[in-house]
Amino acid sequence: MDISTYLNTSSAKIEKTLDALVPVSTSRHQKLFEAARYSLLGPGKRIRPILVLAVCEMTGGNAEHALYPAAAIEMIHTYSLIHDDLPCMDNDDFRRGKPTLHKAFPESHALLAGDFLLTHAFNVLSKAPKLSPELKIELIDLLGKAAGGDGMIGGQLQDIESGLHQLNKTSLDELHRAKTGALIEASVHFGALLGNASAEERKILQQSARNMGLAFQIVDDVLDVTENGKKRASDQVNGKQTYATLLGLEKAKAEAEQLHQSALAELRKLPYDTSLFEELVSYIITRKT
Ligand code: GRG
Repeated sequence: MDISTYLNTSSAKIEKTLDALVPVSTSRHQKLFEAARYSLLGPGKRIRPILVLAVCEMTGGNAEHALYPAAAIEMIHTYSLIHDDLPCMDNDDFRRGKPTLHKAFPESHALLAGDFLLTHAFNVLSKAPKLSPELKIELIDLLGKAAGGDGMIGGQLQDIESGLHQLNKTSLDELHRAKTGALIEASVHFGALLGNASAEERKILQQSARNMGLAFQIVDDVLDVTENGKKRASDQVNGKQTYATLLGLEKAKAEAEQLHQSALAELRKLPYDTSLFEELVSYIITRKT
């Protein structure tokens, strides 16, 4: 299967699962569900849940059993975008090609829709079909850590505070390994656990994901300057350091490419065909949006 067919079929399965897990019709609180669906089912790239499915399959697991865990990760990611866009954070107007949730719905609904998706993600993990209770607890623990105070939320706070002082490269890496990298690493880790990968394979995949996560953020910073028409002008208003401002565009691109190659080199240590997954990693890092 070529990579674009793989991306399309995986996205379709994930979106079907998300649609079923956040239904409108059965809820008493229709407005809340509508708000959550507005963001969750918007045109995201589904990078994190696709990573879950791809690693699960590559390591010998059944991707159908990975759909709930993949959906849970996308819910956490979507909640983080909703909250990140709020007036008290980045105060952004557009997301996933349409007005941000707090522009389309009352701000209170946007805040609560984010809270709902965050909470619901753990509920979804707890009821994932076909997984043992032990595995579910491991996934819940892993996602709680990745999205929590020492992961994404901690990274977000560091990012907000970074507007107050200049960061060096080491501190910027640390911030983004938490804010953006932790959820990408968790996605790969999820896939490896669902595929029952060995400890040695998990170590290799984790190292690859670590490089991928940072490369993803550097590319995001570069794209904000080169492709997105400075859509995140809020970063400049807030005086936030980005890889583009710290390193300059060319050095930032070179750094992302170096991390990209390191991520691929790690994968080639695995004892099976990693070519489709390598293409997925390259798509994630060399994307244009
Ligand atoms: C508010 C708790 C809280 C956390 C926010 C990850 C994050 C922390 C905020 C998102 C802000 C941002 C744009 C970070 C840069 C990297 C990133 C996560 C980009 C968006 O991810 P994509 O490109 O988006 O995968 P889609 O829409 O395709 O899913």
